Amino acid sequence: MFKFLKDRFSKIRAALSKTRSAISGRIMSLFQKPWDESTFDHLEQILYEADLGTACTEELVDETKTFLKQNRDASTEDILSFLHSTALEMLEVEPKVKPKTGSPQVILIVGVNGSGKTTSIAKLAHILQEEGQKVMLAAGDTFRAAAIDQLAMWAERLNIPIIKSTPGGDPAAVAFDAVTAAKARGFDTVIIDTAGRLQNKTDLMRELEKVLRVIQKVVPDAPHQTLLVLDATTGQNAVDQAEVFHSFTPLTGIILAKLDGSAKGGIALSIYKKLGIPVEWVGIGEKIDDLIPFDKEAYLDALFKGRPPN
Ligand SMILES: Nc1nc2c(ncn2[C@@H]2O[C@H](COP(=O)(O)OP(=O)(O)OP(=O)(O)O)[C@@H](O)[C@H]2O)c(=O)[nH]1
Ligand SMILES: [Mg+2]
Repeated sequence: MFKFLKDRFSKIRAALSKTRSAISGRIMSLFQKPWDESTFDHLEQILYEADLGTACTEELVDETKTFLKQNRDASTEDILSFLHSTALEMLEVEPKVKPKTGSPQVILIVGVNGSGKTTSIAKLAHILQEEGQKVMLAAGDTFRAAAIDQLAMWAERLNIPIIKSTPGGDPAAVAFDAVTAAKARGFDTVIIDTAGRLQNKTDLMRELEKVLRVIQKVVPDAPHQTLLVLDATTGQNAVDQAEVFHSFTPLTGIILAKLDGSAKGGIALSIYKKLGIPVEWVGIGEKIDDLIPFDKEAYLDALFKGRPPN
């Protein structure tokens, strides 16, 4: 799948360049001096500042301490490689909610205001289109006329049909119409945009539950994927966002947008460890082809493998 994205490895490295200097660059200099107890306090600080969260940070620091006590002559490369394999084990736990397949496949996109939902939908639609799928969009953010126009502009540019209402319309009705149309017209995938909502606004979160109920009248096992779009620059609040959204609309995955602007790429590890929700896609810019599948190895290489070879 996604064979045309051959250069994703170098793209994720480039997007994580800020994180790389914040994590592996600093860890390398830290262990170039002989280590003592204070070295581990510094290691903890580096990992925490890169948004790995308390649980991941503590586990990595404790494991590194044990590793170094048993391997006193370990080189800096050995330490980074140890961190790399320990973090990889953390990412290899089975995700809690698995995506399903369906016809049409229904993908619901949720997230707080401005996280990157609409842009990510356009990018994802483009990828699926390149894969030969017939894609339809649903403008389920009915709060603002500008939000409908924004998605409609992308739909026109990509030559993809869009179902929309007038501003102020019922988002569940738009989602219902889109799923019905996609089913009747034999579309492969329908992607539903939703209005940005803060996770502490319960009435708005309940509105998402209504969207779920309504689309299930047309396609009972929908949505097949529910993706939360997180802004990678948000910090640990992203974990709270994921937790609350997950309780209203079980999430199959995360789109981590704006990774290009972040020095804190560790959040992917933090969320996986705490909630078992995998990052599926990574946004690395504002252009249509700036969405790449998340690749664990490439991600951990960027975090824990020091500087690029060239
Ligand atoms: N640098 C960068 N910018 C991004 C990325 N994804 C989205 N953006 C920008 O972030 C801003 C918000 O993106 P939208 O897609 O409108 O976000 P949204 O979640 O739909 O926003 P609301 O509908 O207002 O809640 C826009 O200026 C996008 O161009 C990314 O991966 N990298
Ligand atoms: Mg939007």
